[in-house]
Amino acid sequence: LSQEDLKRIAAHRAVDLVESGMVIGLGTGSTAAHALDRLGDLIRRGVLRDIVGIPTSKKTEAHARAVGIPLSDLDAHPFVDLAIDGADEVDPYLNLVKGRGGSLLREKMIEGASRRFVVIVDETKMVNVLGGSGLAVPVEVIPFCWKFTLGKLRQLFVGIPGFDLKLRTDNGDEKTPSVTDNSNYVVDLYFENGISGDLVEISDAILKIVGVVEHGMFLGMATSVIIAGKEGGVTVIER
Ligand code: DER
Repeated sequence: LSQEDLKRIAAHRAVDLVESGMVIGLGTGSTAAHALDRLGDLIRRGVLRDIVGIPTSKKTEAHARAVGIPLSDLDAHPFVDLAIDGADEVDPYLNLVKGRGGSLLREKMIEGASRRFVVIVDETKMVNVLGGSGLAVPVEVIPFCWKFTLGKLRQLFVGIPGFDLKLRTDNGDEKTPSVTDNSNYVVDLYFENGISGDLVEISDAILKIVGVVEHGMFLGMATSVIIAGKEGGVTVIER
C-alpha cells in the first residue's frame, strides 16, 4: 500500500464518524483532501445530508466547493461538531505539530472550536518527541519587522544544540516570503533533537513575543488520532 493509500484509509475512517446535520471542520493538506473527497461523495449520493463544512484554508475552501460540500464559517457556526485534519507529527500524548502547509492559524481556531478533533495520519507521522522529525515547527508572525520577531524567537532557543530557524520563502529568497491566508509570514523552527522541556511553557514563551500570531504546536487539542499502518491496518488512539 502506498503512503497515499494509507492517507485515504485514515481519512475514510474519520469520515465514518460524520453524521447528517453535523458542522464539520475541514482540514488542510493531502490527508485531509481525501476526507473532503469522501465527504463530497457521500453528500452527492445523499448518504449524508445537511452537512456544513468550515474550511481551515482558502485551498480547502476551493476543494470543498469543488466536491459539493456546503460551506460556512465560525462566525455563523461557533460550535463545530467534529474537525478532521492531518498532522505533520503526533507524539505519544497526542500533541501535534501542524502547519507545514501554512494553515496553522485557521486550523487552530477551527479545531479549537470543535467538540471533537480527529487527526488522520499515516504511521510515518508518529514521533517520540515533537520536533523530532527534524522538520519545521512553524510560527506565524506579522510581516511588520519580522526580522525583529525572528530575533526574539532565536533568543528563546539560544544555546539549544541543533536549533535553527528561518523565514519561510517561496523560493529561498527572503525578498519573497511565503504569505499565509491571513497575509502573515511564517518562521520555521528546527529542533534537530526534538523539542526538549515543558511544551506548554515553550508554547507560552513563543506566544508572549508580540509579533507572533500563533505556532504549530497543537497541545492537548486532538481528541483522537487515526493511524493507517503500512499493511493497511488502522489504529485509533483516543485521548
Ligand atoms: O499544514 C497542515 O497543518 C497539514 O494539516 C499538515 O499538518 C498535514 O499535511 P499532510 O496531510 O499533507 O501531510
